[in-house]
Amino acid sequence: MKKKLNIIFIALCVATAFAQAQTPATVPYSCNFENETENANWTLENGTESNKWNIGTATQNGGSKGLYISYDAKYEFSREPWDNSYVYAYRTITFDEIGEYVIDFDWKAGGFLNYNYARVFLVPNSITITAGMSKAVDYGLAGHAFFETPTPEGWITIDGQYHSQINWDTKTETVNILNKGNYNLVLFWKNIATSSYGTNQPIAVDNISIKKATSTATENISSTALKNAVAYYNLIGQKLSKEPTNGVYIIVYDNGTTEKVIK
Ligand SMILES: [Ca+2]
Repeated sequence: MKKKLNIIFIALCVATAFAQAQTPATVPYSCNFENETENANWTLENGTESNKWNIGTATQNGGSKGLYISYDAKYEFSREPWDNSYVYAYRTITFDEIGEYVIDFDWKAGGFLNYNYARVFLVPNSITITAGMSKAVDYGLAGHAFFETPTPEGWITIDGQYHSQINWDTKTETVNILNKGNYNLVLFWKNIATSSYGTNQPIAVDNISIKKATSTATENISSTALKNAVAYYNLIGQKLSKEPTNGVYIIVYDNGTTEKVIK
């Protein structure tokens, strides 16, 4: 019995070692993929999928390197459209205060609406992310049609689908962190084998930055917006049983976005 327990213990240690491979980054965070030490902290969860995340020199928006999808080990900025691929790249970030943060990054992508595209999330570090995992961010959730893109519980979505933007653009989004702790900034690429829709250009990302937002709040929130509210929180991240009658609080909407309001 003792031997068996030792084996289990060793297995747990190995699993833990892999899970803690990254050194969490702190905010403010910036990454232009030019620093090899920082690059090594990114997890490229490619599994055996053919279209893979890669940090390399095939494309970038400054310096010599960027983060992008490439087919197999060719390290070119292109994809194989006839393969299924559901792959993730992520970096663990420590958010040591609740509140609003501004995330921005440069991106360009081919692909096609609903078929071949990227999504971007902040995901609590406690959730395991595995290559090939698609249902949570793609289809298969009860009540959702094939092409809808529901956001799994606990995942914070950073806008919608990323595709059909051939030239470099900059995305800026504000997110509200309701529970402090470690989150993974997750980039997801989806490739469906049944469609060659869109160009063979996949997605590339460069110049990521995360910083604390200058605090802002909405006054006189509209009744239309409140119809889509699914939860309310106070400013220290505690869930409230109902909407407050006055004060400053945070609304969570059914599409996963949040808004701080003054009433
Ligand atoms: Ca770069």
